[in-house]
Amino acid sequence: MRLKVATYTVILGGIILALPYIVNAGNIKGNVKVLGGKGVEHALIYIEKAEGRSFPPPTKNPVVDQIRMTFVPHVLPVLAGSTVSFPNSDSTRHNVFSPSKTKKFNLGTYPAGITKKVTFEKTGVVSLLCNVHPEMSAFVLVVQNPYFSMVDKQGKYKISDVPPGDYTLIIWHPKFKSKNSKINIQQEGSVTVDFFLDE
Ligand SMILES: [Cu+2]
Repeated sequence: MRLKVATYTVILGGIILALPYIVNAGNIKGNVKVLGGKGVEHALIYIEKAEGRSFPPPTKNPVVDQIRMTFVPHVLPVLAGSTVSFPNSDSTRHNVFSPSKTKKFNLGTYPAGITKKVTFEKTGVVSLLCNVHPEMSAFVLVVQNPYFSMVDKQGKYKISDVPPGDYTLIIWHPKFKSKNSKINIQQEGSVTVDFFLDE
């Protein structure tokens, strides 16, 4: 395995320096389309497993808010071990529960200004529901590694600084069947993977 050396420039006290560094990560990017053309921003792209590595959960809790009778965001990807905060920002009372195998819980019904928390240890899909408002739904996607990205409204995504290796890249969407693609990440550069979700 040969490491490539690149340079970056910094300006220090008015002097321009070219410093060598080892490039040892690649990027994944691409375009996503969904059948019917709407809701592409609810797609999550993630690497299924980065073998032999473990990743500490974030020190700052990811958040699923309840605001205007909606869970925000609709899809929240988190690293396994993360604790998610569930504030209630509405004037009405909400309840948050999940019947999912990955993490079954029920936070009960609680008013505005209260924040409850859940820790997600296992990887997988966790559907969120509110038993006061049956139209409310959302998803927490618990993943093994930090190499994930939500797709934006234009259908674009980018995952940066992925260590070299062979991986399975997965796309998940609440309304479509998941797809995957085998990828190889080199020590630098980008891999482009496009997806079309149609069933
Ligand atoms: Cu509710």
